[in-house]
Amino acid sequence: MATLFVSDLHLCPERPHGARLFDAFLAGPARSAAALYLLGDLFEYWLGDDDAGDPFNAAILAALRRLSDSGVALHFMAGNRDFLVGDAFARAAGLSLVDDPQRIELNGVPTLLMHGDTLCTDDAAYLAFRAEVRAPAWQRDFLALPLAERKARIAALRLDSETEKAMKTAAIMDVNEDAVRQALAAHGCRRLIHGHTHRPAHHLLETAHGTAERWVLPDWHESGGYLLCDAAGCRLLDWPAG
Ligand code: LP5
Ligand code: MN
Repeated sequence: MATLFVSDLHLCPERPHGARLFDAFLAGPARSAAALYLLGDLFEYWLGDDDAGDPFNAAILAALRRLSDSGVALHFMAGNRDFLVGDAFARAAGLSLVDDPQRIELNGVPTLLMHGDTLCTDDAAYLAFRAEVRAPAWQRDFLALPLAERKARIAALRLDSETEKAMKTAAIMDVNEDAVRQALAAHGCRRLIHGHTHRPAHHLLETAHGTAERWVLPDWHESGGYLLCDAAGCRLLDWPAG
């Protein structure tokens, strides 16, 4: 049985095509998998679980629930866009929330799962921002704001983020290979799966413990894609199948 991995779908009502692709994926290839890992940025942004009743969000939750009810083990790791997903979301979707990083045994191979943002250690401005918004006290205060106010603040932040990104080089916004080596060594793994950079690839890298592999998941902006791992190994596949 296969385990599937996706990330960076950035689902939002403004891009209904993405939600349709994901729906078809959940009703299609995901149904015959043993497990599906959502490795961050499933949503363009998540305001808080009290926004789960929004019709767009409710439809996605229902589709996730149909998959988990069918017996597929569903796991969610937060990305930099949807780290406010919480226990109420997890219960409604029938999924388990997993930490970043998460080490799993994948067909006998110790494998490290991450969203990928913490590997971008050259992006100091982002990491400072991340530390601030991941603090429990900050999140409590933010979640106490009315939904409309949260939405307005996120819209302002998105503009700031785009302005800042325009001043950063592509290299700064990619993973740092030393950070990759450190993460693999810290968890005793020689296989890493992550998203965030939107640069799908299969990289091989030399480490002190031998050759390691790094799978980078694609985004779902034009069309989608996923990583399938089974006893034969891992491969990146297009969705819709191409
Ligand atoms: O998202 P992406 O891929 O375009 O860019 C990311 C980094 N940007 C972000 C910000 C998100 O896009 C904004 C949406 C998040 C919604 C979460 C909801 C809760 C938060 C609400 C806060 C009000 O993650 C970008 C990276 C890029 O990836 C590549 O790795 O470079 O990082 C930035 O651009 C961040 C800036 O460098 C620093 C932040 C400047 C804004 C300062 C405003 C302070 C806000 C106060 C918060 C405590
Ligand atoms: Mn991301």
